[in-house]
Amino acid sequence: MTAPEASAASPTTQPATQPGEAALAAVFCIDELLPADARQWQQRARRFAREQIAPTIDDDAERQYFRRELVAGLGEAGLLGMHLHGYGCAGVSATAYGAACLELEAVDSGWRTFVSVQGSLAMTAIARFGSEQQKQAYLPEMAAGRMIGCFALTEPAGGSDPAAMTTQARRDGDDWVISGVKRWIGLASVADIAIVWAVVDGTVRGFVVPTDAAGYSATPIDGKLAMRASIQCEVVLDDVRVPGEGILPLAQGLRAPFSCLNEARYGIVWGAMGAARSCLEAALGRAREREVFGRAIGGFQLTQAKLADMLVEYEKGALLAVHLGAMKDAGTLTPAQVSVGKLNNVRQAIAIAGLARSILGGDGITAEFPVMRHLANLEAVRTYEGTDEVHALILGRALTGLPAFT
Ligand code: TGC
Repeated sequence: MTAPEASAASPTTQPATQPGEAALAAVFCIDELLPADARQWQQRARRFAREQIAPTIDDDAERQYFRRELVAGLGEAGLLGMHLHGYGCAGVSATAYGAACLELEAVDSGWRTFVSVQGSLAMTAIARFGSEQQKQAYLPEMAAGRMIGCFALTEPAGGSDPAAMTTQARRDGDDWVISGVKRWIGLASVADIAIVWAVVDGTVRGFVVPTDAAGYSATPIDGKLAMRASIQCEVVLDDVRVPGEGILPLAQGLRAPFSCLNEARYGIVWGAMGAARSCLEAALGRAREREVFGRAIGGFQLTQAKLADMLVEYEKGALLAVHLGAMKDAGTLTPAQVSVGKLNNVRQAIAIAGLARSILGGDGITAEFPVMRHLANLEAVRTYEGTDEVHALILGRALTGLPAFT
């Protein structure tokens, strides 16, 4: 467990506050529940998010612009693959990683998504299932933000059932040749490498595919009303040739990509509460300033009831994240327990964002406040890494022992 080293941006200095932040902290301060190392990493991520991402996020979302120039800074701050050990990665606790996800998503889900795709998915696939040569070639570059990775699992026919995968890989001499189509692949058009999951003789295997390989193309999906400062793509693999050593030797079957999904889902448990906190802070700040009928709307009972409901669900979600983080650090966290967190925290973050929107009135639908951007982003977060329905069924199976997927 490594605390961030002192740097020009000292982790002990508190970043600037948001409207409503002090009032919220006075009632519930999650920061004080975190171990010292996690608090330091949280402060570091908060500073990066507020100083580097927040100033341009509304404009980036409006223009559908992924600010790639921030990636190197995320690497310098140690936030890429931060939960992995060695190969230039920070090797922090799961709780510290979660706290960083919370702070990034408090500004925008797109940047927590970037950190998830890079660290929890692409880098974790290489760290867990790659050869020593692959780890040395890719992990230090990805940790530093000099190389971007994506994770190509989902296919156009539906993301909930990866077992129905149609992408195939076949041997041709010493090489692998991969053909298929993937969809909703984050960052695929700016990635340097793609972790591609494909069927080989009936078994799902993973491959490291350089994105400049002939036959690889990634087209950003246009017309998105969520995750607008991020990129999601359709990826076509048209007889893409990969050298024999491009296969991830230890990845055999769907258990491999699913174990990476567990990591990303865990980050969402925390991240969703960041978006929720941002919405709660915006509503709280507004409730104390905006006057109707001659007094601040925060003085009306109906507004206070909404704020109380938001606070209660935020506290419960944050406490759940801390609890799951402690279990992950103890090595006892199960996939079903991650599903509890993903299902609850995204669902409740959406409810909190909706109540915040109502407190902001008409202004709540404008870019003057982050709430509508969070609300739209959270609808995407609700869908990826397992929909509400998938997580409900995972829990139903855990409770009854009876799978209801088919
Ligand atoms: P089944 O196909 O029978 O299981 C296959 C094997 O996988 C194991 N397994 C897991 N292992 C680790 N962690 C998990 N969470 C696991 N879930 C399943 C399972 O034990 C089995 O192992 P083995 O050794 O016996 O072969 O699958 P299942 O019946 O267990 O699961 C069904 C279901 C519906 C739960 C599963 O298919 C599922 O989770 N579906 C949702 C998939 C999903 O989350 N898709 C989203 C993809 S990623 C994304 O949205 C975009 S990536 C981010 C970006 O690019 O922005």
